[in-house]
Amino acid sequence: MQSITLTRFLIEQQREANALPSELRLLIETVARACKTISYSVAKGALGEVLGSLGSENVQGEVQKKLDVIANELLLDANEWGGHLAAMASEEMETIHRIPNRYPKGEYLLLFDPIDGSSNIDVDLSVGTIFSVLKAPEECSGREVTEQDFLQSGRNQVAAGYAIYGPQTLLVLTIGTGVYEFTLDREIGSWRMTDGPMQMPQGTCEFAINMARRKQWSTGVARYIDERIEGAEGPCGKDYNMRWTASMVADVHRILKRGGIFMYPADARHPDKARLRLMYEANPMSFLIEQAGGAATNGFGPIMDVQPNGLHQRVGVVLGDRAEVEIVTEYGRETA
Ligand code: FDP
Repeated sequence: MQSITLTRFLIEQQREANALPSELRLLIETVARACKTISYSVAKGALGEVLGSLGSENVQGEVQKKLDVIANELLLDANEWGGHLAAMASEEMETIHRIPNRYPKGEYLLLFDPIDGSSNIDVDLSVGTIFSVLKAPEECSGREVTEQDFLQSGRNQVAAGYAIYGPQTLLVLTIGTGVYEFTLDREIGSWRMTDGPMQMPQGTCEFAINMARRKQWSTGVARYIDERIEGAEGPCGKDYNMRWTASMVADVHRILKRGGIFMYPADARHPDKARLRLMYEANPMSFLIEQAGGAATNGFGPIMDVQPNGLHQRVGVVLGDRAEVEIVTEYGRETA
């Protein structure tokens, strides 16, 4: 298949769309390079002694897998010295990582979930890396970046994407000019465009939700799912299918490619409790889904309008097919 490389795509975006400052281009290339290295580690599996847990916990109180830590270090090391960043934040680290004084600094902030879906690593299912790029606020030039500087709504993202380490290794990216997919050509080690600009199919009758969490659902979410399970005999008048990989990257990628809806709602009994993180998962995925013609809400309003109050804030997530997201969100508003 003849296709352009990620580097050429980014240079063309810079020239033609005038949408991409060169610092941001180089930053995206660095993240993509780190994802390539992570993909080689993931693929080595037991042979590379990268499977299993470390016995330590991350800031969220979750047991860290070896690959969580390896991927986190790879992303930090790759991005520290390039001169494009003011600081980084990771799901695996309690607080922000400032660029050390020995390296040049830039104006961007990089956030990432080094290995998303890590409970799937040891059973050889797809996992991924999710990233989001913000600009450091102007007022922080000349002083140290703080955690507060990261607390910007998803609308401020200048780039977002994920790498998925599955049967193929893919990089899916947006810089706000559509969504593009690149496949890693392992033989020559480069990312080649294989899809884009991507528009997610609408009208697909497929939902993704962890049914075992039903006790935690709001009446709106339960109503939405019950109506779909009733199928052709119920109010929807058609049959629905269900898929749940339990790896957000894999579930969202399926939805981008063939449509449907993904939901990880907040716990209705404890409204402050949700599973997915706003800054590392919900915001970047929402940016991609909106750019591909879908919608993303926290069950009540657009995720990207949420004003963050903490680096590791969690949020309910409903994303994918525009009409389906609207129905869940409407049911949520009615019963709020
Ligand atoms: P994981 O904890 O394995 O990293 O990031 C959270 C996440 O995976 C998502 O990728 C995934 O959608 C979800 O958790 C799976 O949650 P359940 O175990 O509740 O299904």
